Amino acid sequence: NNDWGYTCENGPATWIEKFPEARGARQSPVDIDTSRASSGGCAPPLKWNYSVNHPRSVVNPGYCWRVDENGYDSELKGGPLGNDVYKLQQWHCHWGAVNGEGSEHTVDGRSFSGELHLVHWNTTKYNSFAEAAGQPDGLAVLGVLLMVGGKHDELDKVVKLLPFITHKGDKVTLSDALDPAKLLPRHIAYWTYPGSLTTPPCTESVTWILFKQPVQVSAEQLALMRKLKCGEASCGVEAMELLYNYRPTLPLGNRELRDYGG
Ligand code: BO1
Ligand code: ZN
Repeated sequence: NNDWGYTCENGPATWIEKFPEARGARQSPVDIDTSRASSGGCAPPLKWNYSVNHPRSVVNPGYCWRVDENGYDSELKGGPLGNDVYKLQQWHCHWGAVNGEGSEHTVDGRSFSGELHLVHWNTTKYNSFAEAAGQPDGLAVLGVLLMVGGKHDELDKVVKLLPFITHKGDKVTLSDALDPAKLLPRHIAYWTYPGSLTTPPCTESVTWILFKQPVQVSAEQLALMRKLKCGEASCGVEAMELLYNYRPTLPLGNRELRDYGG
């Protein structure tokens, strides 16, 4: 099909043809050059408040797995977000074909085995996710680096459903209670910089907040992610596996990279 993706034919190098913003100077991900980060000083702490007990959808859109929060209330504020309050829209994951690659952001040139993104939109200034997604201060994404280690119990509530959403367009309901706060690392030190969506349309609307401390997921959990397929089975022909789904890093340029805590 003609959709964007991560193969030679439709991967990141080709996105600029259909999504001109992907050529911009505020693109993500970037390599975090820790020696270049300037201290954020004494900003108010980042604060989150998530709803735990509500039904969520777990979806295979053909380029990741994604959990939709379905409009339930939540709050992210403080840190680099000024006086605005953001709300969790969805969260999803990026991974690699083999362990040791798969994160979108890199730290001093080093890749991790995956990266979780908790995507929030500015409810103080905008009326919908779609409206916010087109504004320079519309979105805030929390990035969590994943490394291979012990099984992640909270994430497993989603990972165990992946065999039921193998194909593009598949969707199941997750009715177990799940606490998005348990997806975040113990230490809340982070880097922040202005960037973009890392997938088309690559809109330059994201305040990135990348936690310094990685969290562990098991090799088995990553292996289940790699079994997702990027298309539908048709006429008995199975679709290709989504072995990896990370965009390579782009130049930070003259953007300010700030460092909070830790
Ligand atoms: S990410 O966290 O930078 N990887 C990211 C990438 C894309 C989206 C959210 C987070 N969302 C996309 C939707 C598209 C929509 C676009 C602009 O936002 O998946 O359907 O067009 O609203
Ligand atoms: Zn993402």
